[in-house]
Amino acid sequence: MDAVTQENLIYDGIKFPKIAHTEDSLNYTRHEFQVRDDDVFNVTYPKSGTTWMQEILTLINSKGDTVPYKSIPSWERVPWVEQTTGRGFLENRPSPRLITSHLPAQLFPKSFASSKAKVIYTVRNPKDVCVSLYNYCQITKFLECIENFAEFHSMFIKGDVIYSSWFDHVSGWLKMDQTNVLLMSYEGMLQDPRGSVLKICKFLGRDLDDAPIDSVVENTSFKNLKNNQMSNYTLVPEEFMDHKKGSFFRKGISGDWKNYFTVAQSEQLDQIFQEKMNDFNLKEKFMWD
Ligand code: PPS
Repeated sequence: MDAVTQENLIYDGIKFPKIAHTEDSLNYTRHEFQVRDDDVFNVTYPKSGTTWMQEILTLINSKGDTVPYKSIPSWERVPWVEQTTGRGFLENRPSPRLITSHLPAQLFPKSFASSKAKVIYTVRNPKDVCVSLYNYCQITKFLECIENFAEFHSMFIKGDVIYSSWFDHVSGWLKMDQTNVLLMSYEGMLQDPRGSVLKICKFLGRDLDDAPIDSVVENTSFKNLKNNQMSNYTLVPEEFMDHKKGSFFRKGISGDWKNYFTVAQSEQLDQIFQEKMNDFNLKEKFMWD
C-alpha cells in the first residue's frame, strides 16, 4: 500500500494538509458554498477545542438526546466545510446544519457575509495549541512529524504549520466583531462548562431545560468524549493514525505548555503575541498564564 501523503497545499498563502484539501474544495467553499441563515459554524484554529464544540453543538441540537452523538462520527455530524468531503456531507443536508471549519476569516465562504448564519469562534492559549499540535503530529501519519520540540516551536511561531499562523488566524476572526459571531475560549469552557453551554444556547436562541443542559455538559466532559468512539477518533484506520503512539484526547488541560517550553521559547512567543495581538486584550480576558 502507498504511504499516506504528508504533503501540504498552499492556497492563498495558507498551508492545508493535502490528505483532506484540494484547490477545488477550497475554491468551492469560498466561492460557491451557499450559507443558509440557520447554519451554525464551529470555527477554530486547530487544537483549540474543535471536537469539544462539535459535540456540544450536536447535543444542544438533539436537546440532550445522545443517539446521534453515540452513533455517528463527529466528522459526519459536524463536518468541515473546506475538506474534500464537505460538499457531499453538507450540500443537501436539511437545516439546521452544524458545520466545522478551520478556515481563516479571509477564506471563509463569501455567502456568509450576507447571511444571518452564526459562527462560534473558539480560541485557546497559543502555547497549549502549539503543544497539542506537536503531539498530534506524532500520532498522525498525514502530517509531517517533527520530533524535536524546539524545531516545531520555531515553525509554529513562524506560522509554518498547517493552517499557517495562529496569530493571523485569531486576529482575522477577532476583527469580525459582529453580533452573529460568538467568541469562546477553551480555558473558559474548562473553568465553567455549564456556564459555557448556557452562553452558547443563548447565542443560538435555544432555550433548553435543566435535564438536556445536564446531558450536554456531562456527555462533553473530557472523560466522556475520550470514551465515546464517535468522538475520540479511534475509528480512524491505523493507516492514518498510529493509535499506539498516543490518543487524540491527550490531556485536556490548560498550562501543559509549561512542561514543554523553555523560558526563552515562552518569551519568544510572548514577543510576537505582544506585536500582533495586543489590541485584543486576550490574555487578561481569558486568564492565560
Ligand atoms: S482538531 O484536530 O483541530 O480537531 O483538535 P481539537 O479538537 O481542536 O483539539 C484537541 C484538543 O482539545 C482537547 N479536548 C478537551 N479538553 C478539555 N475538555 C474537553 N472536553 C476536551 N475535548 C477535547 C484535546 O484533549 C486536545 O488537547 P490536548 O492538549 O492535546 O489534550
